[in-house]
Amino acid sequence: MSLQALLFDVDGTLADTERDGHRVAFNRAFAQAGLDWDWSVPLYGQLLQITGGKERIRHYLDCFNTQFQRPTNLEEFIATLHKAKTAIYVEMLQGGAIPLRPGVKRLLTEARQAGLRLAIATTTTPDNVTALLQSTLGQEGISWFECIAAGDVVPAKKPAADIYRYVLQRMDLQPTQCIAFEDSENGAKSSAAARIPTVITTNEYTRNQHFNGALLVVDQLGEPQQPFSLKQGEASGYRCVNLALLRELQLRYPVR
Ligand code: XBP
Ligand code: MG
Repeated sequence: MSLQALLFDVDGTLADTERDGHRVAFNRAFAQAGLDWDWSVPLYGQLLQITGGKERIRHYLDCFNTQFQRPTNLEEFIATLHKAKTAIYVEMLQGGAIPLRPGVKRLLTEARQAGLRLAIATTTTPDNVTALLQSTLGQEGISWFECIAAGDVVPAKKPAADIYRYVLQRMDLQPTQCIAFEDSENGAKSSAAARIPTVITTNEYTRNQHFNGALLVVDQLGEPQQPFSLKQGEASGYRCVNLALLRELQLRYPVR
């Protein structure tokens, strides 16, 4: 089956948003709400096991801050806190706080020129995706993506397959017509559960995670002058992830 579409995760894949973006926005929202919670860089690494900001706050209270006097309506409390965090995060992105990772714009541009279809499959809030795409690709960046599947649009977030299945259904695609791009174990589990061949670009938080079954694991998509370093798989001598390499990888992928 020929390659028709590239499906991208956002956080950690399109951009390194977690440590200096989401984490900082969570902490600012906590301070604004008069809470003394502080999510340090290592603690946030542990909290990343749980995808979704609202789910992450609840997990923090369940496992790391059990002393906290919970309000009667915890769900509403978390939702309000999370809304404030989203506003802060969006403002950070609009100020240009986070660039795209190396090779992302190059690959998106090459895919568009070749007529491939593009989509987003992420657990983050839709407003965050819009802000990132506009601040990095310009006003028309959103229109590059035929489908932007984000946040609570599906009942179960990654590692569940729901968000990828949603994209496949909306775009009327078979899993083997696509390649997904992920950075984390949770993301890779999600795309694998939807049977989509996946390329992994690791980052500081995910470089020691396990990616059995991935097409390729590299530290970044890379640029001609800034090649990736290969961590798992066979890159046939390519030094950055481009369509020629992706087509080769796809041919090697065993149909399951
Ligand atoms: C991303 C996430 C998100 C962000 C926060 O995971 O887990 O929760 O950290 O976003 P993935 P929200 O890259 O696997 O999609 O606060 O908007 O939920
Ligand atoms: Mg991710």
